[in-house]
Amino acid sequence: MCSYSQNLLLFAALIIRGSPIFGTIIELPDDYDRTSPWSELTELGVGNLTETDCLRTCAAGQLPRVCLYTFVLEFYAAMGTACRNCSNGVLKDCYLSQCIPADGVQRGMMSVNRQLPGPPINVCKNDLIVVNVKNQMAGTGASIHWHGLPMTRNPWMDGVPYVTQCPIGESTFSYVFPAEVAGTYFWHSHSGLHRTHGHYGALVIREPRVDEPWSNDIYDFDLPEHTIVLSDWMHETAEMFYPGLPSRKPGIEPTTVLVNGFGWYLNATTNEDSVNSSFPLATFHVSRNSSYRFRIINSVSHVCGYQIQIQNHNLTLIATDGTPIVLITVDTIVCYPGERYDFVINTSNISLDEDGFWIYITGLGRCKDFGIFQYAILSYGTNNTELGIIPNITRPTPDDPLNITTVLNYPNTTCGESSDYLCITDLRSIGNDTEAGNSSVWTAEPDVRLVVPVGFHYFDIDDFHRKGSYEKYENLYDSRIRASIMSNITFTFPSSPITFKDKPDDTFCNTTDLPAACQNVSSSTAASYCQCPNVVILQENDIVELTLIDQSGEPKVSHPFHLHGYSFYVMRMGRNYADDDENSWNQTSSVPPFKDTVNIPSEGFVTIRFRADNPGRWLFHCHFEWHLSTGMAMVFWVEGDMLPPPPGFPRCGDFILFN
Ligand SMILES: *[C@@H]1O[C@H](CO)[C@@H](O)[C@H](O)[C@H]1NC(C)=O
Ligand SMILES: *[C@@H]1O[C@H](CO)[C@@H](O)[C@H](O)[C@H]1NC(C)=O
Ligand SMILES: *[C@@H]1O[C@H](CO)[C@@H](O)[C@H](O)[C@H]1NC(C)=O
Ligand SMILES: *[C@@H]1O[C@H](CO)[C@@H](O)[C@H](O)[C@H]1NC(C)=O
Ligand SMILES: *[C@@H]1O[C@H](CO)[C@@H](O)[C@H](O)[C@H]1NC(C)=O
Ligand SMILES: *[C@@H]1O[C@H](CO)[C@@H](O)[C@H](O)[C@H]1NC(C)=O
Ligand SMILES: *[C@@H]1O[C@H](CO)[C@@H](O)[C@H](O)[C@H]1NC(C)=O
Ligand SMILES: *[C@@H]1O[C@H](CO)[C@@H](O)[C@H](O)[C@H]1NC(C)=O
Ligand SMILES: *[C@@H]1O[C@H](CO)[C@@H](O)[C@H](O)[C@H]1NC(C)=O
Ligand SMILES: *[C@@H]1O[C@H](CO)[C@@H](O)[C@H](O)[C@H]1NC(C)=O
Ligand SMILES: *[C@@H]1O[C@H](CO)[C@@H](O)[C@H](O)[C@H]1NC(C)=O
Ligand SMILES: *[C@@H]1O[C@H](CO)[C@@H](O)[C@H](O)[C@H]1NC(C)=O
Ligand SMILES: [Cu+2]
Repeated sequence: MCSYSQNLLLFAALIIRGSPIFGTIIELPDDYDRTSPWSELTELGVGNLTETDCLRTCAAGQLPRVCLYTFVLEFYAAMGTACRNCSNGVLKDCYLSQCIPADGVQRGMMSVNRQLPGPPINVCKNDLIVVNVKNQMAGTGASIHWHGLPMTRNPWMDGVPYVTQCPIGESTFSYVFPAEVAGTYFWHSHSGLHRTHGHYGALVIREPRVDEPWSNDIYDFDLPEHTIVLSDWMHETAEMFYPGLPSRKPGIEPTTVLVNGFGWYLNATTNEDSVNSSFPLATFHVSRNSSYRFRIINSVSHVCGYQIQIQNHNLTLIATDGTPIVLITVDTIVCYPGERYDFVINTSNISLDEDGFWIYITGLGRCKDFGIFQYAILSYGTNNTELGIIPNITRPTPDDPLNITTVLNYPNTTCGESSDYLCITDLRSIGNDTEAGNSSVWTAEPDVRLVVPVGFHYFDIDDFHRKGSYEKYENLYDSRIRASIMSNITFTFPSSPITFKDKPDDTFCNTTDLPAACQNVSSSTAASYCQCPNVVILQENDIVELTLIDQSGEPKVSHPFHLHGYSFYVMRMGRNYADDDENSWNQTSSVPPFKDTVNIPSEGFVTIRFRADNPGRWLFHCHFEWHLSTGMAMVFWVEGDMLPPPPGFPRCGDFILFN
């Protein structure tokens, strides 16, 4: 529709939130040096600022800006002192500056700028993003990863400790990188379990409407406040359950799930919330006779997918993981940790009897058993306050849920069998990705074919706790002790970042080059247990085909895998790799979905392809925090010229006086 009303709404949103409207604006020449963007910042006077203003309607012909943010990382409290009387039902106190209400339960956490989620980044394509990360958490090493951004030839800014940088001690680290591609992304910690504690936030890169591949009328509004960040939440700190406690069956589980940091703490047995039902929920304001683009970001840490529905509204999917897709309308989206989905809702023909509808989020798999579900509100109220709109339409519950007619990504879906239960491979990319080089990625014979089984190695308890054994592990409950494996290797991080090495050396390993020590590990359950930095070498521009097979043997758990540095084509997925007929899935006529995170169907497989055209050292891993922490990862070392590191890039490593 008209961008004028969009501007007005944006403007109004800013006034409501009380943010500065005219902050500092720093523009860049269109042809700024993207190969060493940090070199211009001093001249531009960025050094003495803490933030600059970048939120605007992205229009053709605009100059790019420097988008500066300061992230202060702290130990903090949900429902702490900043929340005053929020816990006593004084709703407006829940919105006070620095108050993190979460689900109403007090707990220690880690925050960025005393917000949950942390500060959102909303910029235009080609802007230069600068984030000064100041770690004030005593005794910790921090990092921030910019999930989904390719960091072309610039792994230095990818934010993975011991792969691309040293952990950030109690000091400041400046991330500087261009907003290369438009779409929905997010940022999160890549250190320990810090993401589970609260270190995550939205990162959205917009571009002028004329540059988007869809027809201009598919939505009227694309507003920053229509970003939905999902995260799970516990009432204890995550390390209480790392590695896990023998008496805590069913084991390592979330307590609830939050929407933009808000949620009710619901008891699935009684269906009562244990705080009080006037406690705030995330509220998304819309008006009738219009259409709105929403963006879902799944920042969940535990082993579950989540189902998202909006009462009386269909969801028209338009993009996944930042990449446009051919429109497809569903009523239910299932998304896994690390994934993003953009969808449009149409607000014509919405009953005038209702002033609000329930957005209903349900945990699947094990989280369905745990009774994890949550609400947010889609409000048509004319009352523009964020406070306390409770729809008077019936609230869906686990006993009286919203119906599913058409759903994407449902856990037990058999791909290709039903037009209502859709797989990721039923999606099609659109946009300018039929350039000569790309089309061959999904039609050509790959240069490299990798088949990587993913699963767990279970230890015998007596053997495991022998003297001098310190393998990393998780304890599900009782004496079930295990580590995660890919190609039979538990990934360990080396003691200094892989990016610092000029060439692969014998501190790395992989299936063709296992260290001698691996063969000797005595374990009653398998002879070949191995912990080492699993690094696979790829030549620049190789077409790589990678098949992941879930061998973890847990019917209700499935592993969402995320590749750094790239997006990949999702070629095929299914339940039985051995029986799958390769010839039945040739994709020549249409472009497969292009994503950076994909869920392996439980006990099934997924095949992806990418062209290794981004030299660097890139982590590839399961996006469940406990699985990554116990070794479900590997690294691709892609040969070719990378950008030099910024001057003075910090270094770290072992200090050992003897060898
Ligand atoms: C930043 O510092 C420089 C020199 O120290 C000064 O010239 C400039 O005015 C300062 N800019 C702002 C916005 O304070
Ligand atoms: C909470 O509310 C009570 C009265 O409703 C008031 O006396 C008290 O000062 C408030 N506390 C805070 C921390 O605002
Ligand atoms: C839920 O309610 C049931 C029944 O009152 C109670 O036994 C249980 O402890 C509650 N669960 C939680 C997590 O509060
Ligand atoms: C949603 O889509 C279904 C199937 O296309 C249709 O029958 C239904 O009327 C739609 N609902 C709304 C609210 O648009
Ligand atoms: C729901 O609330 C709206 C606005 O408050 C009211 O006009 C409408 O009658 C209510 N509908 C029902 C079914 O109670
Ligand atoms: C808006 O809603 C709030 C909370 O329900 C209420 O206190 C306030 O009076 C309403 N304002 C208007 C203008 O209706
Ligand atoms: C769900 O489906 C059932 C059976 O088809 C139907 O009776 C019911 O009205 C539907 N509920 C909603 C909320 O559409
Ligand atoms: C998939 O799950 C749904 C809902 O739990 C169930 O109704 C359906 O039978 C399941 N399908 C298969 C093939 O397991
Ligand atoms: C696709 O991209 C290429 C290279 O970036 C450009 O030359 C070409 O014009 C684009 N095609 C379309 C249809 O936009
Ligand atoms: C992994 O280990 C198992 C058990 O030792 C062995 O049977 C299997 O061949 C190994 N797989 C790979 C890919 O090395
Ligand atoms: C395995 O690692 C060794 C040593 O780092 C390396 O020479 C070899 O190319 C690697 N193999 C693969 C398949 O990447
Ligand atoms: C799929 O591709 C293979 C190899 O390129 C070819 O031999 C086979 O005939 C193709 N199958 C179909 C169904 O097109
Ligand atoms: Cu996993």
